[in-house]
Amino acid sequence: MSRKIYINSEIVSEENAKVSVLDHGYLYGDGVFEGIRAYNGRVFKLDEHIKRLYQSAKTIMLKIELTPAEMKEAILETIRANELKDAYIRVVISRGIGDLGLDPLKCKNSTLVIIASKISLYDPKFYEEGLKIKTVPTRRNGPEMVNPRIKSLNYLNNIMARIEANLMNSPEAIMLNSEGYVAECTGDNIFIVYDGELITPPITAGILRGIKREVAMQLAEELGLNVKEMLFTRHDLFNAEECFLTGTAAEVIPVVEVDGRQIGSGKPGPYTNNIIEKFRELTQSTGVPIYK
Ligand code: PXG
Repeated sequence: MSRKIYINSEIVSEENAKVSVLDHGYLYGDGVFEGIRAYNGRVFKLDEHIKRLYQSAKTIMLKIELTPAEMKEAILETIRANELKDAYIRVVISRGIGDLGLDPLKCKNSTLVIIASKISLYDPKFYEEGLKIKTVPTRRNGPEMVNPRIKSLNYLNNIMARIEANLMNSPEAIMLNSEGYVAECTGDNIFIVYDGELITPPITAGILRGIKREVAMQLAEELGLNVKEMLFTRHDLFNAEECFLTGTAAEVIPVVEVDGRQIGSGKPGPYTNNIIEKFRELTQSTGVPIYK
């Protein structure tokens, strides 16, 4: 079945969902996006994703034609049009059709696209065995450049890192910030358990404020773990008891090896496994209902 796509207040078939080549999203990567998941008929953390979307747009002075409440309805409507219960939802807002030349004043209306699709799940063996990943040369761009808190259409920094990971046969890339501290992965935030505490880099390290990151921090506290946002280095990472990544695509996924160093026992650690279990319970039972 062809997907139904929301584009500028209409829902059309995939074949008819077209964006102009003069859209500045295409010409300059000028725009913002969100990646959202629905589980079991509910959209997980929808309000949080919408809030981050509007914050990204505000910072780049991109006007969204819909109010947040209308955006929420448009997202739900798109999922319903595709009759999905479990979904991956991509909301993309680009600067809109302009002229050649990067001045956004030339673009009168932003373009809104919502895609709701089936999710391709990660191989379950990754959750049982854990990932073996590597650090890459490309550094995460810092907040003094395009702030990583903006979920912008300009992902080349992370794509460069992903290419380097591919060259090293690594399924994800650990990116350091310009000072050499661990920042995040190309599409996931990173956590370590060190001396029995859960540590993750602070937002000021130059990272996306991941929504699953916040969920993992909350779940860890409920499990009695002390949670700290603190800078750490590869040395800390190599010597951590446990490591895991969080993100919309990967959810919570264990890491058992970094740059050839075994992490902890070399198997997903007990805290990580508990957080994964709690995370699954939460995604299956909470969120905004899609169908009345
Ligand atoms: N860091 C970066 C750089 C990301 O892009 C995350 C962390 C995790 O954030 P959330 O809010 O998802 O916990 C992301 C999220 C995609 C895709 O299509 C990428 C993300 C999310 C959804 C889809 O590659 N990145």
